[in-house]
Amino acid sequence: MKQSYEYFFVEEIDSTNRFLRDMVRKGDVSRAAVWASRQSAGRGRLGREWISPKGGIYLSLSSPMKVECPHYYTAALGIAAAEVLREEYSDDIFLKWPNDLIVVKKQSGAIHEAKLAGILAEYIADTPTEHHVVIGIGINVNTLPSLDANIGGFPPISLNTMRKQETPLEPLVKTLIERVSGIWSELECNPSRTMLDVVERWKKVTYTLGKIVQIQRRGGVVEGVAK
Ligand code: BT5
Repeated sequence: MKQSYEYFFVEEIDSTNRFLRDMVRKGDVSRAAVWASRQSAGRGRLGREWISPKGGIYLSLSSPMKVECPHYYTAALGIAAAEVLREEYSDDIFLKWPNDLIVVKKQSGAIHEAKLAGILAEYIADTPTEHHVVIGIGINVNTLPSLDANIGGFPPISLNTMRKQETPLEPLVKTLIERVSGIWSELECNPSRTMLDVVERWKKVTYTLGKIVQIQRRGGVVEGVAK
Protein backbone atom coordinates (compact mmCIF):
# COMPACT_ATOMS: atom_id res chain seq x y z
CA MET A 1 0.00 0.00 0.00
CA LYS A 2 1.35 3.44 -0.95
CA GLN A 3 1.93 5.61 2.11
CA SER A 4 1.17 9.33 1.89
CA TYR A 5 4.01 11.82 2.31
CA GLU A 6 3.72 15.39 3.55
CA TYR A 7 5.31 17.86 1.15
CA PHE A 8 7.10 21.14 1.93
CA PHE A 9 8.66 23.71 -0.40
CA VAL A 10 11.05 26.38 0.85
CA GLU A 11 12.72 29.01 -1.29
CA GLU A 12 15.97 29.01 0.69
CA ILE A 13 17.21 26.96 3.63
CA ASP A 14 20.61 26.08 5.06
CA SER A 15 20.14 22.36 4.36
CA THR A 16 17.00 20.38 3.55
CA ASN A 17 18.46 17.37 5.41
CA ARG A 18 19.05 19.46 8.54
CA PHE A 19 15.57 21.01 8.32
CA LEU A 20 13.76 17.69 7.84
CA ARG A 21 15.90 15.87 10.41
CA ASP A 22 14.95 18.46 13.07
CA MET A 23 11.24 18.12 12.24
CA VAL A 24 11.47 14.33 12.44
CA ARG A 25 13.35 14.50 15.74
CA LYS A 26 10.65 16.70 17.26
CA GLY A 27 7.99 14.26 16.07
CA ASP A 28 6.41 16.92 13.80
CA VAL A 29 6.59 14.72 10.69
CA SER A 30 7.39 11.13 9.83
CA ARG A 31 6.92 10.53 6.09
CA ALA A 32 7.79 13.80 4.41
CA ALA A 33 9.59 15.48 1.52
CA VAL A 34 11.28 18.90 1.60
CA TRP A 35 12.35 20.67 -1.58
CA ALA A 36 14.38 23.91 -1.61
CA SER A 37 15.27 26.22 -4.50
CA ARG A 38 18.67 26.81 -2.99
CA GLN A 39 20.70 25.92 0.11
CA SER A 40 23.04 28.27 1.93
CA ALA A 41 24.91 25.44 3.70
CA GLY A 42 24.23 22.29 1.64
CA ARG A 43 25.95 19.28 3.16
CA GLY A 44 27.88 16.45 1.56
CA ARG A 45 29.24 13.44 3.39
CA LEU A 46 31.97 13.54 6.05
CA GLY A 47 31.53 17.29 6.60
CA ARG A 48 31.99 18.16 2.93
CA GLU A 49 30.01 20.90 1.21
CA TRP A 50 27.31 20.54 -1.43
CA ILE A 51 27.25 23.68 -3.56
CA SER A 52 23.58 24.52 -3.97
CA PRO A 53 22.75 27.58 -6.10
CA LYS A 54 19.30 28.30 -7.54
CA GLY A 55 18.66 26.13 -10.60
CA GLY A 56 19.48 22.81 -8.96
CA ILE A 57 17.24 20.37 -7.08
CA TYR A 58 17.76 20.01 -3.31
CA LEU A 59 15.37 17.42 -1.97
CA SER A 60 15.20 15.39 1.25
CA LEU A 61 12.78 12.64 2.19
CA SER A 62 12.09 10.95 5.51
CA SER A 63 10.45 7.67 6.46
CA PRO A 64 10.14 5.39 9.45
CA MET A 65 12.82 2.73 9.06
CA LYS A 66 11.21 -0.69 8.96
CA VAL A 67 13.86 -2.97 7.51
CA GLU A 68 16.92 -3.88 9.49
CA CYS A 69 19.33 -2.68 6.86
CA PRO A 70 18.89 1.09 6.44
CA HIS A 71 21.14 1.07 3.36
CA TYR A 72 18.20 -0.23 1.34
CA TYR A 73 16.52 3.16 1.78
CA THR A 74 19.58 4.94 0.42
CA ALA A 75 19.91 2.48 -2.45
CA ALA A 76 16.20 2.85 -3.21
CA LEU A 77 16.48 6.63 -3.45
CA GLY A 78 19.54 6.39 -5.70
CA ILE A 79 17.85 3.80 -7.90
CA ALA A 80 14.67 5.87 -8.16
CA ALA A 81 16.65 8.96 -9.18
CA ALA A 82 18.79 7.03 -11.68
CA GLU A 83 15.72 5.36 -13.22
CA VAL A 84 13.85 8.65 -13.61
CA LEU A 85 16.84 10.54 -15.03
CA ARG A 86 17.69 7.72 -17.45
CA GLU A 87 14.07 7.37 -18.63
CA GLU A 88 13.63 11.11 -19.13
CA TYR A 89 17.07 12.27 -20.25
CA SER A 90 19.96 9.92 -20.94
CA ASP A 91 21.24 6.35 -20.69
CA ASP A 92 24.67 7.81 -19.89
CA ILE A 93 23.51 8.46 -16.30
CA PHE A 94 24.49 5.79 -13.74
CA LEU A 95 24.32 5.23 -10.02
CA LYS A 96 27.86 4.90 -8.74
CA TRP A 97 28.09 3.02 -5.47
CA PRO A 98 27.46 4.17 -2.91
CA ASN A 99 26.09 7.71 -3.23
CA ASP A 100 26.78 9.40 -6.56
CA LEU A 101 24.92 9.79 -9.81
CA ILE A 102 27.45 10.15 -12.57
CA VAL A 103 27.45 10.71 -16.32
CA VAL A 104 29.80 8.44 -18.25
CA LYS A 105 30.84 9.32 -21.80
CA LYS A 106 33.33 7.70 -24.15
CA GLN A 107 35.23 10.25 -26.18
CA SER A 108 38.05 9.29 -28.55
CA GLY A 109 38.57 6.04 -26.70
CA ALA A 110 38.82 7.66 -23.26
CA ILE A 111 36.14 7.38 -20.58
CA HIS A 112 34.96 10.64 -18.96
CA GLU A 113 33.04 10.54 -15.69
CA ALA A 114 31.34 13.57 -14.15
CA LYS A 115 29.14 14.02 -11.07
CA LEU A 116 25.51 14.97 -11.72
CA ALA A 117 24.08 14.36 -8.25
CA GLY A 118 25.04 13.33 -4.74
CA ILE A 119 23.10 11.59 -1.97
CA LEU A 120 23.40 12.10 1.78
CA ALA A 121 21.81 9.54 4.12
CA GLU A 122 21.20 10.05 7.84
CA TYR A 123 19.68 7.57 10.26
CA ILE A 124 17.84 8.92 13.29
CA ALA A 125 17.40 6.87 16.43
CA ASP A 126 16.39 9.58 18.92
CA THR A 127 12.89 10.32 17.63
CA PRO A 128 9.87 10.22 19.96
CA THR A 129 8.56 7.06 18.26
CA GLU A 130 10.44 4.81 15.83
CA HIS A 131 13.79 5.05 14.02
CA HIS A 132 13.80 7.11 10.84
CA VAL A 133 15.85 7.72 7.73
CA VAL A 134 16.38 11.20 6.29
CA ILE A 135 17.97 11.05 2.87
CA GLY A 136 18.71 14.00 0.61
CA ILE A 137 19.71 14.35 -3.00
CA GLY A 138 21.23 17.33 -4.76
CA ILE A 139 21.03 17.35 -8.57
CA ASN A 140 22.73 19.83 -10.88
CA VAL A 141 19.92 20.69 -13.26
CA ASN A 142 20.10 24.20 -14.75
CA THR A 143 23.27 25.30 -12.99
CA LEU A 144 26.83 24.07 -13.02
CA PRO A 145 28.78 24.79 -9.82
CA SER A 146 32.41 25.71 -10.17
CA LEU A 147 34.54 23.52 -7.93
CA ASP A 148 38.11 23.87 -6.83
CA ALA A 149 39.92 21.44 -9.15
CA ASN A 150 42.36 20.60 -6.32
CA ILE A 151 39.62 18.99 -4.17
CA GLY A 152 39.74 15.84 -6.31
CA GLY A 153 36.79 13.59 -7.16
CA PHE A 154 34.73 13.86 -10.31
CA PRO A 155 34.24 17.16 -12.11
CA PRO A 156 30.63 18.40 -11.90
CA ILE A 157 28.12 18.19 -14.74
CA SER A 158 24.52 19.41 -15.04
CA LEU A 159 21.50 18.32 -17.06
CA ASN A 160 21.70 21.71 -18.73
CA THR A 161 25.22 21.08 -20.04
CA MET A 162 24.19 17.62 -21.24
CA ARG A 163 20.94 18.61 -22.92
CA LYS A 164 21.77 22.20 -23.94
CA GLN A 165 18.38 23.32 -22.65
CA GLU A 166 16.69 24.21 -19.39
CA THR A 167 14.76 21.52 -17.54
CA PRO A 168 11.61 22.47 -15.58
CA LEU A 169 12.30 21.58 -11.94
CA GLU A 170 8.87 21.01 -10.45
CA PRO A 171 7.71 18.07 -12.63
CA LEU A 172 11.06 16.36 -12.03
CA VAL A 173 10.82 16.87 -8.26
CA LYS A 174 7.28 15.48 -8.20
CA THR A 175 8.25 12.44 -10.27
CA LEU A 176 11.22 11.80 -7.97
CA ILE A 177 9.07 12.01 -4.83
CA GLU A 178 6.51 9.66 -6.40
CA ARG A 179 9.16 7.10 -7.35
CA VAL A 180 11.10 7.21 -4.06
CA SER A 181 8.01 7.15 -1.83
CA GLY A 182 6.69 4.24 -3.93
CA ILE A 183 9.74 2.07 -3.24
CA TRP A 184 9.96 3.18 0.41
CA SER A 185 6.28 2.31 0.95
CA GLU A 186 7.01 -1.14 -0.49
CA LEU A 187 9.98 -1.48 1.89
CA GLU A 188 7.65 -0.71 4.79
CA CYS A 189 4.85 -3.05 3.73
CA ASN A 190 6.69 -5.93 2.13
CA PRO A 191 10.36 -5.73 3.15
CA SER A 192 11.72 -9.12 2.04
CA ARG A 193 10.32 -9.01 -1.49
CA THR A 194 11.21 -5.33 -1.92
CA MET A 195 14.81 -5.84 -0.79
CA LEU A 196 15.23 -8.41 -3.58
CA ASP A 197 13.54 -6.05 -6.03
CA VAL A 198 15.89 -3.22 -4.99
CA VAL A 199 18.91 -5.41 -5.78
CA GLU A 200 17.52 -6.32 -9.22
CA ARG A 201 16.71 -2.67 -10.04
CA TRP A 202 20.13 -1.59 -8.76
CA LYS A 203 21.84 -3.95 -11.23
CA LYS A 204 20.15 -2.16 -14.14
CA VAL A 205 21.36 1.34 -13.23
CA THR A 206 24.67 0.77 -11.49
CA TYR A 207 28.06 1.66 -12.85
CA THR A 208 29.88 -0.33 -10.16
CA LEU A 209 28.97 -3.91 -11.13
CA GLY A 210 32.01 -5.76 -12.43
CA LYS A 211 34.33 -2.90 -11.42
CA ILE A 212 37.03 -3.05 -8.76
CA VAL A 213 35.85 -1.37 -5.54
CA GLN A 214 37.53 -0.58 -2.25
CA ILE A 215 35.65 -0.80 1.02
CA GLN A 216 36.94 1.00 4.09
CA ARG A 217 36.53 -1.26 7.15
CA ARG A 218 37.77 -1.10 10.69
CA GLY A 219 40.65 -3.43 9.92
CA GLY A 220 41.71 -1.51 6.79
CA VAL A 221 40.75 -1.30 3.15
CA VAL A 222 39.34 -4.37 1.38
CA GLU A 223 39.48 -4.48 -2.41
CA GLY A 224 37.39 -6.68 -4.68
CA VAL A 225 35.17 -6.88 -7.76
CA ALA A 226 31.56 -5.74 -7.20
CA LYS A 227 29.09 -8.54 -8.03
C1 BT5 B 1 27.49 14.10 -1.66
O1 BT5 B 1 28.51 14.24 -0.77
O2 BT5 B 1 27.62 13.88 -2.85
C2 BT5 B 1 26.13 14.25 -1.02
C3 BT5 B 1 25.44 15.52 -1.47
C4 BT5 B 1 24.04 15.59 -0.91
C5 BT5 B 1 23.40 16.92 -1.17
C6 BT5 B 1 21.94 16.92 -0.79
S1 BT5 B 1 21.12 18.36 -1.33
C7 BT5 B 1 19.74 17.98 -0.38
C8 BT5 B 1 20.26 17.44 0.95
N1 BT5 B 1 20.54 18.52 1.88
C9 BT5 B 1 21.84 18.64 2.17
O3 BT5 B 1 22.34 19.47 2.94
N2 BT5 B 1 22.53 17.68 1.50
C10 BT5 B 1 21.65 16.84 0.71
P1 BT5 B 1 30.04 13.90 -1.11
O4 BT5 B 1 30.13 12.55 -1.75
O5 BT5 B 1 30.74 14.14 0.17
O6 BT5 B 1 30.43 14.94 -2.20
C11 BT5 B 1 30.79 16.25 -1.85
C12 BT5 B 1 31.85 16.69 -2.84
O7 BT5 B 1 31.25 16.82 -4.14
C13 BT5 B 1 32.43 18.06 -2.50
O8 BT5 B 1 33.57 17.95 -1.68
C14 BT5 B 1 32.78 18.60 -3.87
O9 BT5 B 1 34.04 18.08 -4.30
C15 BT5 B 1 31.73 17.98 -4.78
N3 BT5 B 1 30.58 18.87 -4.99
C16 BT5 B 1 30.07 19.82 -4.17
N4 BT5 B 1 28.99 20.38 -4.70
C17 BT5 B 1 28.81 19.78 -5.91
C18 BT5 B 1 27.85 19.91 -6.93
N5 BT5 B 1 26.82 20.76 -6.84
N6 BT5 B 1 28.00 19.11 -8.04
C19 BT5 B 1 28.99 18.22 -8.16
N7 BT5 B 1 29.93 18.04 -7.22
C20 BT5 B 1 29.83 18.81 -6.10
